[in-house]
Amino acid sequence: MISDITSARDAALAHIAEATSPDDVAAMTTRYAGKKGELAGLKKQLGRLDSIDDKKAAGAAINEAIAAVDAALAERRSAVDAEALSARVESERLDLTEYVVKPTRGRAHLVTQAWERLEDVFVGMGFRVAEGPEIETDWHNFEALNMPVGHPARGEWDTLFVDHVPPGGEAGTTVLRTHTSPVQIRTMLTQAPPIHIIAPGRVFRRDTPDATHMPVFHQIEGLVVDRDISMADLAGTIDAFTKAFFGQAWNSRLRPSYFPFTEPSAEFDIQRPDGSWIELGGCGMVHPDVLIAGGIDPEEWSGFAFGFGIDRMAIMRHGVADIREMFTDDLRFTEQFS
Ligand code: FA5
Repeated sequence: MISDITSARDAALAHIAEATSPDDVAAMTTRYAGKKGELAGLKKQLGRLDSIDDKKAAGAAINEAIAAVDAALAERRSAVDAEALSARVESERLDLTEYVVKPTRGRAHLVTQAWERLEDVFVGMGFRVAEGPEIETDWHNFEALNMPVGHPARGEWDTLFVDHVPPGGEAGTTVLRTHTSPVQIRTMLTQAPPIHIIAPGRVFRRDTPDATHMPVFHQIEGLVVDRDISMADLAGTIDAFTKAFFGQAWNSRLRPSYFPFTEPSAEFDIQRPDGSWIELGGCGMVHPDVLIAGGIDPEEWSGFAFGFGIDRMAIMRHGVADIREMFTDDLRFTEQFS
């Protein structure tokens, strides 16, 4: 009897060890464990044994076998449950990783960078930023700046006229502004002195594009109107700006020149640390007729003005050989500057 119990237990344990799924374990539990299981069935045969001692020994062996089988079933159940769970988790796994193309970083255009830096430097020196329209009247663009109709200086600015006729105006008197100087007039007409403004903006000329010219480009105008303003104030302002914008090792100089709206007039150059000079723009003392056109009494007030090309400045600062490069929208070019 004992050997029957032992072999039934061993067979059950060997079978249980092969269970690979919760269903297998459930079927084996029914088969081997519980009151109706195979081992419990052996108990019924205890009655056939004659001696009490044999019955006790066999009963104890059956109970041990049942306990061993129960333990094996419990151990197997938790193993297959864990396997089933991890198989389910694996099958339901969502791949949330995403293939991300490295985004290209946008950058401000070289002209915008120069424009913003110019504003920063001049605002730091006490100037305010003023604006004017890109479509101007002939009067603001030329006449009020001491260039009446027929003035030879008008020919220097290859003007683009537009069809628009302003109310009460004449045909052919509306232009795309050829410089930012009309903002001087608009500011003087709307503000009482003292005036300290800069006016960056877009301007238009019928210029053929080449390495240093574009038909659409950008200028920055400066205007100071105050009491007892002299050429020394102009020179000092230009030099302070040059050092603040380019660096302490840079210098500036004024060279006599001519503009109808300033008297005296000058071109201003800046000197690189290597000693070479480059021309930046025009400047001078505001002509009394311009102050009068702006509603300001030249007996009481005087002023200086300057204007230069932002695009030219950007190419100088970055050593770009051709101004047109900045407007090709070629990323290989743009990516070199940040
Ligand atoms: C003027 O436009 C004057 N209004 C400047 C001025 C203001 C003088 C106040 C006195 C007082 P000019 O035409 O030289 O001046 O132009 C000034 C600057 O604009 C030039 O030095 C140059 O840097 C830039 N510039 C002129 N034409 C072009 C162009 N086609 N493309 C790019 N930059 C240009």
